[in-house]
Amino acid sequence: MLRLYDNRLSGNGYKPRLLMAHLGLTYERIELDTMTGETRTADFLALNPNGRIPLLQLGDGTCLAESNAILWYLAEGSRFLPAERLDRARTLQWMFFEQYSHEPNIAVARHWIQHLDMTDLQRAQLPAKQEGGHAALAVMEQHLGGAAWFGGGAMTIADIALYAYTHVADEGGFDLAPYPAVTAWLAHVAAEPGHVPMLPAPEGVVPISGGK
Ligand SMILES: N[C@@H](CCC(=O)N[C@@H](CS)C(=O)NCC(=O)O)C(=O)O
Repeated sequence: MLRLYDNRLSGNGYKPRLLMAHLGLTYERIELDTMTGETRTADFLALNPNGRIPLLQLGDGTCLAESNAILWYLAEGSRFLPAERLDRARTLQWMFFEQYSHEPNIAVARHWIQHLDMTDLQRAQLPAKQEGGHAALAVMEQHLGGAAWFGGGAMTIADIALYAYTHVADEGGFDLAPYPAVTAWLAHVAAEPGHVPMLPAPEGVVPISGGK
């Protein structure tokens, strides 16, 4: 059985959760608290030397890290990974964009803002994160002015990768009102049959106490 090492508040963890829901895959979910060092124990570092979730463990024990690599692996042979060469490359193009221009700004701003004890350094760097996040949202808005999806003519793992932190961008202080095409695309992703929401915070826990 597939096993996903995960954190319920993590958008990176939500990506494989959302894809596996669409694919009807069952898996065991292991919750790790990213704020108390559970991703840095010797046992977990033996599975992922990079000390981060999400981590997918296959039935034979093999481990695969990096959310977008996990999406690619799971989506192979499904409608979420296009067959046509250019569409596959476009799917990768947006997944690299997500990791370089989007997630480091939007997910990190969300993490810092929701994280009550922001350091002075983080407070000083927040405007740059928000500027970078808005630049990424503007690129998405421009793309969606001429296309319904990111990786081709239908929803792909590029849409899942970008949806994960865009749909909670408000938690990072991003107002999506100036991005009507992005807002409409978010609604289209959420309306796809098989869609599941991000996991809610556990009872009595302040939202976003860990993970990003
Ligand atoms: N590029 C990685 C980022 C993974 C990542 O940053 N994971 C965070 C939670 S979202 C984590 O595990 N942090 C715990 C730590 O750094 O110890 C991916 O896309 O999977």
